[in-house]
Amino acid sequence: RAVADTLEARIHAHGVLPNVFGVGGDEVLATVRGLHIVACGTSYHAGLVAKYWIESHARLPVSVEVASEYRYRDVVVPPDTLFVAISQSGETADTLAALREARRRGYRGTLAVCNVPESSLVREADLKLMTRAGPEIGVASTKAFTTQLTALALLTLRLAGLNGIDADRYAALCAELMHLPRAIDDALALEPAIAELAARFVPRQHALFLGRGVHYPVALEGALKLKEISYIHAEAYPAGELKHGPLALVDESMPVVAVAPSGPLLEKLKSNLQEVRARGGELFVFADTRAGMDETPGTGALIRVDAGGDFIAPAVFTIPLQLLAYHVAVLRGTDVDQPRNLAKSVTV
Ligand code: F1P
Repeated sequence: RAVADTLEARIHAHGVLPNVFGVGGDEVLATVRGLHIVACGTSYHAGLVAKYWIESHARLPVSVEVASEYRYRDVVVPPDTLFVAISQSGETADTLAALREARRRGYRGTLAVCNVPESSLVREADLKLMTRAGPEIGVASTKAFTTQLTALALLTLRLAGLNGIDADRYAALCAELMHLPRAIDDALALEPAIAELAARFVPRQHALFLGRGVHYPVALEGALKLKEISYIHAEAYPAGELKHGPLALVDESMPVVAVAPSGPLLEKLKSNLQEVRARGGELFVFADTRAGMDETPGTGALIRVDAGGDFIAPAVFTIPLQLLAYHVAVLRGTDVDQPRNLAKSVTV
């Protein structure tokens, strides 16, 4: 519902994007030759997804950095770079400090992607893009993430439009985005199946998450959710990195969660999964229905996800991974809404 709200408020019925970035937004965006994105935690993962989207569709270079590091670095600012800060709360101390430092460093402009209109981040940035997630009950970000992705997809389309994307391709991306609320509904319907397999994670101490391309940040977010709310140690890797170290950890006691998209990266991923299977690792594969995978991988499980298209797939795949973390946490008896040691907004 929050994703639909984010879209409806932004997109004209015919899929034409209004200027949503505040006064002067388009003038700034039209001259931007690159972006530097900073954020913390879940919001950082949203920034990583945006990098893939903007580079692919708007053909602008994008760098992404954790906000907690940005101000300690001797940054070189390339000409006409837009500084983007992503934050659910708009009060995260590191993100706010990064924005203030960026304003001193002389970017083409600063943009806040945020959920709270009256927050410091929104007040201090030149341009704003509101995510409209509504209030989140839990500390761990869930709909904050999917609405951030939705807002960043809109930013991608705007930048793509301003940078000469082919009209048919633009229309196809808009149509996919309009389908996102429906695709998320379909993903939510996977809940009973996911609740069932969650039991297999309950006794585990560790888990690995794998993704490739734009799904690597989705894997990062899946791992973060699992560790935040169930306290199972979880790490995410780009699947191709498996052989460069993490494979040493894989044995029968290691559940491996993989996001399997359709398209050219699938074959590569399948060979990575084969490496896990050969070492007895239990595989839980979330596969795009279009990928044509129909075999349950070894001892684990195959969950088919109708991703609704390559553009929106990262937002759709996020849902089953959030549900997995939620059900594992419930079964382990942890406090899903108030995980230990975490605060909704880290203001120090
Ligand atoms: C950033 C963040 C959240 C995380 C937790 C701590 O918050 O890392 O992603 O779930 O609540 O803070 P924000 O800058 O997006 O408000």
